[in-house]
Amino acid sequence: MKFKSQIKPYQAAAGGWGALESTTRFVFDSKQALKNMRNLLRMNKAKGFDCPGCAWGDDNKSTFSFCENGAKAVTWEATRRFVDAEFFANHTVSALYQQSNYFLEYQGRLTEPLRYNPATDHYEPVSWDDAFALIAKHIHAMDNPNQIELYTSGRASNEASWLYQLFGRMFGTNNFPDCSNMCHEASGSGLKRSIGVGKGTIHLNDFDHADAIFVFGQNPGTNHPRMLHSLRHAADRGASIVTFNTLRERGLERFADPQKPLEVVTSKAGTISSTYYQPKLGGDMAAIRGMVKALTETHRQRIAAGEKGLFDEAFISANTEGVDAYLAAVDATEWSLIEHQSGLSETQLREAADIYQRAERVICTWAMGITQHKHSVDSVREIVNLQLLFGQLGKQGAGLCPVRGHSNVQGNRTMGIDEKPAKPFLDALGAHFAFEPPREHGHNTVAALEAMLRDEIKVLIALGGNLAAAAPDSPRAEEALSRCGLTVHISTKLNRSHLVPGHDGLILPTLGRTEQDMQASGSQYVTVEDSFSMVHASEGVGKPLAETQRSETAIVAGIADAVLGKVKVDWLDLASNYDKIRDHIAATIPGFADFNKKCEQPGGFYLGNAAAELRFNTLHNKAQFSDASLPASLFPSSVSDEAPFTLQTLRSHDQYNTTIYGLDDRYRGVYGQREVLFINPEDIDALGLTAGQNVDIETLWNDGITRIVSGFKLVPYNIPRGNLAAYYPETNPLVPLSSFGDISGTPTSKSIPVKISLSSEVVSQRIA
Ligand SMILES: Nc1nc2c(c(=O)[nH]1)N[C@H]1C(S)=C(S)[C@@H](COP(=O)(O)OP(=O)(O)OC[C@H]3O[C@@H](n4cnc5c(=O)[nH]c(N)nc54)[C@H](O)[C@@H]3O)O[C@H]1N2
Ligand SMILES: Nc1nc2c(c(=O)[nH]1)N[C@H]1C(S)=C(S)[C@@H](COP(=O)(O)OP(=O)(O)OC[C@H]3O[C@@H](n4cnc5c(=O)[nH]c(N)nc54)[C@H](O)[C@@H]3O)O[C@H]1N2
Ligand SMILES: [Mo]
Repeated sequence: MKFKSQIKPYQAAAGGWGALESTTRFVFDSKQALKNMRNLLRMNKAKGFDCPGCAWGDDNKSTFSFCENGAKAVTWEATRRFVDAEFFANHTVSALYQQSNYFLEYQGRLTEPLRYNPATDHYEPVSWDDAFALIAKHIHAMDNPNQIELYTSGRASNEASWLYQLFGRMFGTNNFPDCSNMCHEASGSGLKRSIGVGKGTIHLNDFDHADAIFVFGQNPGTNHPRMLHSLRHAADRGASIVTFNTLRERGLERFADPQKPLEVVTSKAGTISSTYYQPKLGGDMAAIRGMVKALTETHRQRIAAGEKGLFDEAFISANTEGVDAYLAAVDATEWSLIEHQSGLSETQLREAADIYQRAERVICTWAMGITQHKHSVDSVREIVNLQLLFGQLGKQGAGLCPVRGHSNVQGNRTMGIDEKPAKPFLDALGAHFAFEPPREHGHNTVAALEAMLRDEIKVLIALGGNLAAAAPDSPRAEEALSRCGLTVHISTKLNRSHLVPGHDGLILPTLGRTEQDMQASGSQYVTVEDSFSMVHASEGVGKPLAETQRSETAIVAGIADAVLGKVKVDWLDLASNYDKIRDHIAATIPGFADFNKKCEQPGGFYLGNAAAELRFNTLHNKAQFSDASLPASLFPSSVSDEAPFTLQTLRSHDQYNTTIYGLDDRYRGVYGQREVLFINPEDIDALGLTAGQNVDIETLWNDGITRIVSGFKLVPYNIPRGNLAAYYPETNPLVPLSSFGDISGTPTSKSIPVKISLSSEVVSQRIA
């Protein structure tokens, strides 16, 4: 495949003709055009399937209820291209390993179970029964249940993930590393500590009532395009949209609604952000601290003048604890440190504070720009501190909104995919099935990889995802997988992780969410939970490509049956009718009573959120202010403090995590290439380099390992000096496995200490 590469700044609004054109091109390029269109039109409706694109909620207002990137996700899954035994007979695993991630997935859907043959270096067909028997053989040979890792990626349905965790716990382990460990873990940990529940507190329609929306570290134009509708409607009503983003992101500047053709034709794009701040990487906690410092000053001045203070004193005293310690920490933080760490001036932060305090109802949203740093839990808690001071919880149009990534990642956690399960959950599970679940905490993703590198892990099962490519420190992540006794990947498409098998290796081909799922009792639906705690049914409509593909739920049941038999649970019977699984979920997870019945509600049902009702499942049942100081350093290694640059790794417009749909990043003006490095033009000059030159990027870390990627083209960009940005997963070799967030354990993918130098050789551009 040939791609023309160029850099050409994008001038139009996000979401306009560009979006529609690109969507239709994607849809009509495919041989399945009609089927795809039908699929798209059913997406996110009462009947039909949930969009596998992202975890944003459905407003049920639009006729065209999909976005460009949702269309790509569906089309990518619905392809009629496939890889079969012949393909694998023609390609060794070593040869496939040399191919790009784009090439691997582009080959199409996996259709039959495959087993790696180390003697020939080929994957070869294996029957489902033999595959399950092989898994059981490896598992039965283990010395203890913690020699298995059960990884989950956030597309897995509630039914499949609940069954999966039951299997793991009955077997005796809490080793449930998941994609969330690399994603919103800090949001869950921070929110749980502050307000007692690790989820967002708002409903989608709160966006219709907010006076101000603060968007931290998030690129919705690409990653949550339907969020732009909510922001745009709010902006049109006159609400302030205040963005904190290190980069100028087009989707946060202007948005033309593709569902309003006139707007698109006349280019009457709406402004999204009324104010746009560009903090330095990792500088948001300092920025918020600065806002609170300014607000505290005004609050005290007003009180001294005998007026009503700014803060919501009634809310604070009724619902919270720790405000004095927090304000003391604020007093102790100097403006000089705040300005230095945030990269924003006192004047800018006073202005942001002023917008905040003038709004009656405020929503704060955030994503990876907040959660993938060393001090992410403290940053999340600083957002909560600000909201608590003003009583922005428990009322319409206000609250906290971590915008989740994968379409069912929040549901996976609700179902118990958690290496640190709560006691009441384990108690309920144990009582319902009359067994003693393991109580010891299991491994998160980083701990799982470390255990594999120490040869402690015999079996890895991955329910979706692409662990080897999504994880930090690629060479070590790949080695970790290859050291396992057996790797089992339950996947829709070929990916990097399949090419680093353990001593034994299986690929199990699964149905996607868009496809019909037929079991003994008939066609099945599954359920998912969005970022707003709405649970709803999702029923595939497409005809599966091959009879040899199985649903995730059926595969998990097959593994559990082979390993544990029917002693306590008849796994295969549960998988024959998912209603039976939902009855067990209803009996073991709060909020799911009458689950099967509730699934009939169009639009789904709300799980509830205690904190949103001002009930706090925390110490003394009060929301807790956090009084953390600003971090002394953004890096856990002193070597790194000398680094001239901090690099963030992010997503282009044409990718879904490690799935690369195409090589363009339209809104950032990048076409036909992915190995680019966004950099401030003044930094290019200061280095004596010129735009377009190729550089090497090297991590500065303390373990003696050289981490370097080569041949990245310098692209001048509106980004603070000293900060850089490049795409994930190409830059994952630069993220040290030992660099992760405090408490969260999340790899610090948004603050990598690096230096850059001119590439010594002309490196051929490898496509992602
Ligand atoms: N099309 C598409 N949709 C997706 C995904 C996808 O890959 N493709 N991935 C899904 C998943 S799993 C997730 S988690 C989400 C990810 O959604 P996002 O969090 O939007 O993803 P990123 O591309 O990592 O973008 C991070 C954004 O934060 C900014 N940023 C980075 N560091 C900082 C910082 O320190 N401070 C501030 N203020 N800003 C910062 C970056 O400039 C960038 O705009 O999207 C989900 N939806
Ligand atoms: N450097 C850096 N690293 C990061 C990030 C970053 O910003 N920077 N982001 C992190 C984040 S937020 C996340 S969530 C992780 C993502 O980590 P993962 O969730 O592990 O990765 P994905 O790329 O989403 O997984 C793609 C694969 O999932 C399989 N798949 C797709 N659909 C289905 C399905 O319906 N069922 C099953 N069983 N399999 C399916 C396909 O085989 C596909 O190849 O990456 C993390 N890694
Ligand atoms: Mo994510």
